[in-house]
Amino acid sequence: CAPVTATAAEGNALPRLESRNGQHALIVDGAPFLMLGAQVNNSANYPAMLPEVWPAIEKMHANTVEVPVGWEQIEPEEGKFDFSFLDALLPQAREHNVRLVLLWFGTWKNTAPSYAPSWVKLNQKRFPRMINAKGEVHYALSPHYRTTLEADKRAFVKLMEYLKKNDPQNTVIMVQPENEAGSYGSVRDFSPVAQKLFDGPVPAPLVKQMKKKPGTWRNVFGADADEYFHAWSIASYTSEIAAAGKAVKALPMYMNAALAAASGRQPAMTYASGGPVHHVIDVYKAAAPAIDIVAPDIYARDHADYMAYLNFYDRPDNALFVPETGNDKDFARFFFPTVGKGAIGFAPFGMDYTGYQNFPLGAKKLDDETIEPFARNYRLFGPMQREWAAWAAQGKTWGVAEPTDPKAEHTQHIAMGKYNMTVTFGQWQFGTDKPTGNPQPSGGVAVAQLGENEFLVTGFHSRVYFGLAKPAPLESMMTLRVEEGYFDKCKWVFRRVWNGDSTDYGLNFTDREQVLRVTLATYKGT
Ligand code: N0T
Repeated sequence: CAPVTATAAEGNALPRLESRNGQHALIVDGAPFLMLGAQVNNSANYPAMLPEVWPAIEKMHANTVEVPVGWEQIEPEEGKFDFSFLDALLPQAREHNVRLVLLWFGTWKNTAPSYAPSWVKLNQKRFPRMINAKGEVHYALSPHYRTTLEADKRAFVKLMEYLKKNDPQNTVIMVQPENEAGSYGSVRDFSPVAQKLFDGPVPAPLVKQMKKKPGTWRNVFGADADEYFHAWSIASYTSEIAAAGKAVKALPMYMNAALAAASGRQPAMTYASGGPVHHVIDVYKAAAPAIDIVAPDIYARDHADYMAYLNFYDRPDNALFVPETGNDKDFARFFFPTVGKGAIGFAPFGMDYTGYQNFPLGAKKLDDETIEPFARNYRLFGPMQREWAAWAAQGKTWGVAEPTDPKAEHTQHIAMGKYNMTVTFGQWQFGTDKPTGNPQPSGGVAVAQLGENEFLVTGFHSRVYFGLAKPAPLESMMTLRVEEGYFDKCKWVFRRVWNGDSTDYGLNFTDREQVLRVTLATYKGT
């Protein structure tokens, strides 16, 4: 257990990702850390905008802010670097007691070179764009030219050198090289340089990862060959840049994905082909050893799709992290299954007052009413984020969000070994009326196992029943004690015991921020 803000002395230990038995933790200042995050809008990356950022961050109670750094802004002229934005950002983040994740908008920003400096954008000879299948010039920079890779790498290394020199306390805890890499409208690069590679052998690490026999891309991967090739090219390009940055300062690094459809396979032309979409995670694992994790930007409003994305990216070889999600009210409940699966962080996008709204992906406006459901999640978890991250690293956490599919009957189930949990949405606190769902989908529950018969459970707008997974003959379960309290400086502080009406019909969570410690027991009839 440790505070959010580090002192320069504590900061000597670099943030790192730790994995054990297929579970993960982001270690910050020597202890597991849960990023209660917020991402700012794309053009909030100038000192003049920061006064319009911090009030929203404060209102949210975020402990981590994800902020872009554009290649064009740090290297407007080739070889001349300008870090005035970071000079402003780092001290202000420290004053606001938040950590930072920097987003490197370099070769690819939502696949395009929009954030590359003009000397890159205007030099098609030195920094060639891709060629599509028809032989036309595509908008995206090709991943197959050393000149482009070296130029991006040089700037990225300068950024990491800046952090090495100016951030001994590790206010910056993670870095995202590139942003939603890939290409829309062309499955891969068809330039002669690319085609030659495509007609050659699949690199050995990928053959091994995919448990295939060696051969050309088409022979080994058939219909998937074009996209896998593109994913390999982009992943290895970005990994080389990340590795060079880590050689300066070894912060954890991840890439984010503009997602493909959660079910079925949409044509690769219609999403960011070559980016870390769920069906190429294995390609990224083989191609990008310097990329610690790949992470989904989840703007799906559908409950089943959202859960599917969380499951795709929650793997023994990939820590779950949601670096972007919609900032509309209905998304706030997805915080619960995300942290329940042991994610290292969660961050709604567009959390500032600079006046941009990415509706229909997120909310139409960012007023107090929009922020509040996110803020209360963070107020609830803030005091125990260190404990939660530690339980999650042991695989002892679960969570659910209110479903919208009628077949789910406003109910979710959690299996926890000996015990299980049923969570319902839209019941009165007293009695056994049928769950009808909340007027707006807003319910969520997260639970952590603290001991064989002891659980910490919290949530909003829901009812929780514990049960026995496999009762022995005549065996029953009882709730022995339900304590409400909170964590303060790593210690549990008791407020009261829940009993009587408060426990007779399950444990009912409302809009109150309440954390319960539940002790269960069993007894046997004779
Ligand atoms: C995200 C954000 C920002 C419904 C969108 C999502 C951010 C980038 N892109 O506001 O641009 O920098 O990472 C793209 C999602 C496209 C899905 C469209 C179908």
